[in-house]
This record gives sequence, C-alpha cells and structure tokens, in this order.
Amino acid sequence: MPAELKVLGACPLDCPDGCSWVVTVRDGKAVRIRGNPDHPYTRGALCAKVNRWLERAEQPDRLLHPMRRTGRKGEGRFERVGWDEALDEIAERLEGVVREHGGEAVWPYWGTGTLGYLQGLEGYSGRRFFNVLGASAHDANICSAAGAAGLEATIGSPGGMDPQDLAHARLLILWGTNPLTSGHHVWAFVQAARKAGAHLVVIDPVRTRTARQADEHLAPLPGTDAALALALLHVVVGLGAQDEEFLARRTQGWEEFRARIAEFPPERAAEITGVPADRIRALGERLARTRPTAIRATQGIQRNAGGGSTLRVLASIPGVTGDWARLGGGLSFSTSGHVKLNKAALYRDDLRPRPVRTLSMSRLGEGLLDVRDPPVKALFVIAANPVGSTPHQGRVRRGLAREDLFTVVLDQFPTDTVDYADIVLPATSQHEHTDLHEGYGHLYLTWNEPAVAPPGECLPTAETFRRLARRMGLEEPSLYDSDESLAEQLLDSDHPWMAGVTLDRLREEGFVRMSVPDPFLPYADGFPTPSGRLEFRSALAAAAGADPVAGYTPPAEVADAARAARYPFALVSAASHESLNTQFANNPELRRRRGGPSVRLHPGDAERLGLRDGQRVRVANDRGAFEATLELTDQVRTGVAATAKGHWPKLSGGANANAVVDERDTDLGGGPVFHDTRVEITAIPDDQEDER
Ligand SMILES: Nc1nc2c(c(=O)[nH]1)N[C@H]1C(S)=C(S)[C@@H](COP(=O)(O)OP(=O)(O)OC[C@H]3O[C@@H](n4cnc5c(=O)[nH]c(N)nc54)[C@H](O)[C@@H]3O)O[C@H]1N2
Ligand SMILES: Nc1nc2c(c(=O)[nH]1)N[C@H]1C(S)=C(S)[C@@H](COP(=O)(O)OP(=O)(O)OC[C@H]3O[C@@H](n4cnc5c(=O)[nH]c(N)nc54)[C@H](O)[C@@H]3O)O[C@H]1N2
Ligand code: SF4
Ligand SMILES: [Mo]
Repeated sequence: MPAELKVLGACPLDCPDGCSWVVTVRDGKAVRIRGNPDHPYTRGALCAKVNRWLERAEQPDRLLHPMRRTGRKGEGRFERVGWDEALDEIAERLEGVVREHGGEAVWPYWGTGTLGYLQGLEGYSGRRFFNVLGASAHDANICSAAGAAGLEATIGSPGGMDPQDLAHARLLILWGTNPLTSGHHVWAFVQAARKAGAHLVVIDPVRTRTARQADEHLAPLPGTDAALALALLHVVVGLGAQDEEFLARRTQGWEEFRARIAEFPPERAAEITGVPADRIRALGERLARTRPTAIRATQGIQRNAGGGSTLRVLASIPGVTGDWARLGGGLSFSTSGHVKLNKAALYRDDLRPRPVRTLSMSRLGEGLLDVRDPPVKALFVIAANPVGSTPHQGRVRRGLAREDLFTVVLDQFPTDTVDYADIVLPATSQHEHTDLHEGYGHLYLTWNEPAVAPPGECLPTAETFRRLARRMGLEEPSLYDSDESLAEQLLDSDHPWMAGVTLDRLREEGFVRMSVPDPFLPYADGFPTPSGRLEFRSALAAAAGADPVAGYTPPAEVADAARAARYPFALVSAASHESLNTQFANNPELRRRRGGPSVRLHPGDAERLGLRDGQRVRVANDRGAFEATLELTDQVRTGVAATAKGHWPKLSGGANANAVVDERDTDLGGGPVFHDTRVEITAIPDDQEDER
C-alpha cells in the first residue's frame, strides 16, 4: 500500500457549491484536505469553514460512543452504553410506540447536516426503514420550499439557469443572496461577466460583503422584493421593451400579469420597499435595454410570508424580456430540479403499509405540542439541530422536553438538541463514509469515497438503520441493501440527462457532469409546466390557495404597522461566514474569529433609542429573546436589524435568533419565515451583565 493516498470526496454541507475535495491520507490518517483543482466549479478551493474539516472531525467534543440519558431532558447528562444495548432499547421502545399508537406516532426528523443521497437528506437515509414502519412522512421544507414552489408554479421546476452561464450575462442582479459568504464559487462566473462588461447589481437590505463589490446596491425592506420587481417591469413595459414574440409563444396569462404590473409604478414601489423611485426607474431602464439579463436569487429572499410569490415574479422578469431564450439570461435559484436521478427507487415509498400523514420540519414545536391522532411519541433527529435551527425555539424546547416522548438523536457533536435525547448515536463524518451528491448550484454529480476508518464507535447513518432493522427482525430485503447497491439503484435512470453517469465513472473520476445539452437553454423547447408555457397565471398556485397571477404578497410582520409600532426593527438572521448553519459553531478557532452573537443597526436608529456601539443588548419580541453585542454601521438600512444564524444556544447565553422567529408558513411551499420577524432592542444594564 502506498504511504500516501489521495482520496476524492464531496463536501456534504447544505451549500449550493457542492464542492469536490481531495483528502490526503498518510499512514491511515487524513492529513490534508483541499478543493479539487480539476472540478470546473470547485476550481481548487474550499471555503473558510471547510478548510477546517479535518480539524473539526478531531475536536475533543466529537461524539464517539452511543449514550443513554441520565439527567433531565435538556440537561445534557449521559452515560456511555454499547451499540447492542442502545439498539435493543430503541427497538423495544419503537415497537411499543408502533403497537400502542401506530406507525404515524414515529417522526423521522431529517435535517440538512449532510445532503448526501446515501447518508443524508437528499435520500433520507433510513427512509426505507421508516416506510416499513408506516412512520409519518417528513417535509424537509426549512430551507428553500417557498422559492421552489414559486418556481414550480411559474417555470415548472426550481431548475433555472446553470450558474456557470451567469458569465454570459450583461446585466447581473444578485437578489437576496450573499454568495461571497454563502457559496463563493459562483463568484468566478460573476467576475467573468464583469470582465466582459456586465453591470452588477446587488439587492439586499444589508450592504454585505457581496454588495460592497457591486456596481450598484439597492436596499429594500425584507420581503418587499416582488413590489420592486413589478415596478422594474412597469418601466420595461412603459418603454415598450417587452418581447412580444416570446410572450405570445411561450407564456400564459400575460394580459392579467400586465394589468398587475400596471398597479406598481415606481412611486408606489418606493413607498413599499423604501428604495427611492428614481433608483427603481434607472434600474428598470437598464433592464429594458440590456440583453441578456441574469438574476441570481437564492434562499435568503424567500424567508418571508410572500417568499413563493417573490420567486414567481422574479422568474417572470425574463418571461417579459424574453431572456429565458438567451444564453446568459434568465434566473438561477437551485439546479436541483435538473437532477434526474431515480429518487423513487431509492426512497421506496411504496413500502409504506398505508398512506401516511406529513409533518412539517419548520413546525417542530407544533408537531410535538399540538398534533394529535396520534401524537408524536417517538422522534428520530437525524443530521439536524432543531433547537438551534428551527423557528420558535421556546416551543421547540417545550416539545422536546415532553416526558412521554422517546427521542433518538444521530449526530457528531453534543448539540443543544442532543441534550434532549434519550439515546444518542454517534455518526461518521463525510471523509469516514461513502456517499453520492448533487450540487444545487451546478450540474455535476459527485462521489464521496471514504478516506479513513471512523473514530471510536461512529457509524454511517445508513448502516445504523440496517442494524436497527436487523435488531427488529424486519424482513423486507431492500432494508439491507449496501451503499453501493443504493447508489446503483439511484443512478438507474433512463432520463437522457443521466446518460453515461455511472457508478464506475463517478468512482474513477470523482465527479461527472450530467448529460445536459450544450449550450444549456433549459426552456428552449418550452417549460415543464402543465401548459408547457411560463405561467404568469398558474392553476397550481391557485390550488395552493395563493393568487393565481404572480404578484406581491406583503411580508407578515415587516409590513404590519401595529406590530411595527411595538417592535421597531425587522430582523434578518442570515448566513455567517464562520459557520454552516449550526455546524462549525463549536469550532474553537472559527468561534474566536466570529465572536459571540452580534446585532447590527444603522447608527441613526440606535441614536434615537439611546443605544451605543459595543453595548450588550436584548433582542426580543412576544415569543422570546436572545442576547447580542450591538454593532452600529451604515451597512444596514434603517428599520432593519441584522444578525446571523447558527450560534449554538448553549454557547451563547441560552438562545439564538430563532427564539424570536415565528412558526408560520410562507404563501407557497410551507417554508419558514426567518427573515420576517419584528423585534425590539433594549440595552442590558451593566450590573445585570455582571451577574451572568
Ligand atoms: N458561510 C455560510 N454559508 C452558507 C450557510 C451558512 O450558514 N454559512 N448556509 C447555507 C444554507 S443552508 C443556505 S440555505 C444558503 C443561504 O444563503 P443565502 O441565500 O445567501 O441566504 P441568507 O444568508 O439567508 O440571506 C442572504 C441575504 O439576503 C438578505 N435578505 C434577507 N431577507 C431578504 C429579503 O426579503 N429581500 C432581499 N432582497 N434580501 C434579503 C440578507 O440580508 C442576506 O444578506 O447558504 C448556504 N451557505
Ligand atoms: N434564524 C435562522 N434560522 C435558520 C436559517 C436562517 O436563515 N435564519 N436557515 C435555515 C436553513 S436554510 C437551514 S438549511 C436549517 C438547517 O438546520 P439543520 O438541518 O438543523 O442543520 P444544522 O444546524 O447544520 O445541523 C445539522 C446537524 O447534523 C449533524 N451532522 C452533520 N453530518 C452528519 C452526518 O453525516 N450524520 C449525522 N447523523 N449527523 C450529521 C451536524 O453535526 C449538526 O449538528 O437552518 C435554518 N435555520
Ligand atoms: S461549504 Fe460550500 S463552499 Fe464550502 S466546501 Fe462546502 S460546498 Fe464548498
Ligand atoms: Mo439552507
């Protein structure tokens, strides 16, 4: 065996970039990790967080053995037990719950800790096991459900442009997305467009790292983007710059949408968004004269009550200008809609003994406290940290503290959620197991070969469920399929875009581009909607109880005048540079760089309230509160408070931003409304601070 090996793998994190990585292994130990220089999207670089991947896996707080709770729920006191004992106890409790309350009393709560098809969310590792039990289905809607549903109702799927083709745009609008923090590999293509003369606009209530690089930055109030977009189209149509031929041949509902556009002159949009009318008019004129225009919007823009409608209107812009027909024109959100793997073969939902109800990931508090017939009696938390990530933290904690709830958590670290587990099972890290990935920001599939043996008694999630199935004596043979066999079944797709994408090639080359046409104009032959056209008017939206015509749905709390009088700031809690959701938030070096939770305000807003830079503050509303250090900066627009997601509550005074976020659905898709939250900010008196 050679002394040094290079093993190709895939970053498993919930990030559009889906990087391919190279792990150097010396004497059985992983000694170096770097971005794959041969991958056209990764281009040799990882990111500030994942450069520390190997260090993270060796942190002293890594979970290495199964544990059983000894303290109260939430306290985090455990004793070590063996795998046999842990699996016996789980099997017995689970059989009891299914016997007494039925399979639907079991909730497999999968998170986004890994997006792998074999170990994580994309394939819902263990899904076959839960299907055999007849467990409740899990709607993993916490991230991009609203936008995906809005796009499905408009262009047929969340597919959109290949982000690499942003390089061909001449006007590029980064809309409610902060890629220099949340997925920086797209930047090479943004820069290529600029080199060729493209004008770059960023639309974000905060002058982010990304906005600071742009030619132009507009700062609307959160959740008001659809009004802004309609006003841009008002200018386009006023100039007669719409593409009549495209509208006639490729769209449905133009007359109604046109009437909607007429309701939003720039002056009205200025009132709603807080962006001056002359700036809206100027951008509208630029949009009218610049072909092709590309819009890149990711998840940040759809975390408010109108998130689905917003993506409907944004995807309608290239429908009006005809840019969907041009390379470098259109909209890019997530390429996941283009991935044509045989997911049904992996999921095997046909194994369910009968149809089952679906529980919403974003409503864990409700699911544990209010849902009946049957109530949830057994909860499996798999690669998720809902105490840190899910809306309305106080309710989530109350739900998890229920004495009659049996909770199993599979994780790598002792998170706030682990503290509520009855049984904790230690999971492998990506370079210790096998997996297959897509990247939702590109068109490659990536293979992850294990580089080293797992530490301690850690097991891959898929293997954990094989062992649990055996322990319970389940006879369905497909529960015991190996990782390789699962990958083969997933790749067994007859869609032309999957031609030539084989397990052998993936293993050999590390990544394979899907066989999409080149150049990639996904809607050249029509849209995958019921009408085959871009649907300004959508029956799907109507069936979901939303306005059938794409339009502006105001944010719930941001636009609520009564609430604004009580809670003056609209809080956004976006991606932090130093963590990936709650992952890496316990890494000592990244914690040191990041500092504790902060909240940023415009100096003018702070002055009115007598608040000082650097002061300790309480960010609160009627749902809860978290503590932070106040930072005054004109990078945040007035009326907005900016903080970051992902802090571990137990490392930050007991709560994070989700203490104040409501458990409420978006207009389409049932997504959460993280960036549609009103708060007050008050100083914590110095003496109180000393007591802490
Ligand atoms: N470093 C790092 N990278 C990450 C993550 C992370 O935690 N850290 N998280 C990953 C995950 S899970 C996801 S889903 C993506 C999310 O990445 P993004 O899609 O970039 O989402 P956010 O970070 O939530 O918000 C992006 C920007 O949108 C702005 N914004 C908020 N509300 C609105 C609005 O209503 N309108 C407009 N125009 N702007 C708004 C925020 O101020 C923020 O600057 O990033 C992934 N990448
Ligand atoms: N306030 C606010 N909250 C937010 C957001 C926001 O914008 N604002 N964004 C939301 C978004 S976009 C998302 S995607 C969610 C994410 O929320 P979650 O799905 O809860 O994701 P993480 O916080 O990353 O927690 C994932 C856990 O999985 C574990 N893990 C990682 N890999 C594996 C593995 O291979 N096996 C197992 N068993 N465990 C593993 C990690 O150690 C970690 O504890 O958070 C949401 N929360
Ligand atoms: S988090 Fe994103 S940018 Fe960083 S390595 Fe993973 S896929 Fe690449
Ligand atoms: Mo996400």
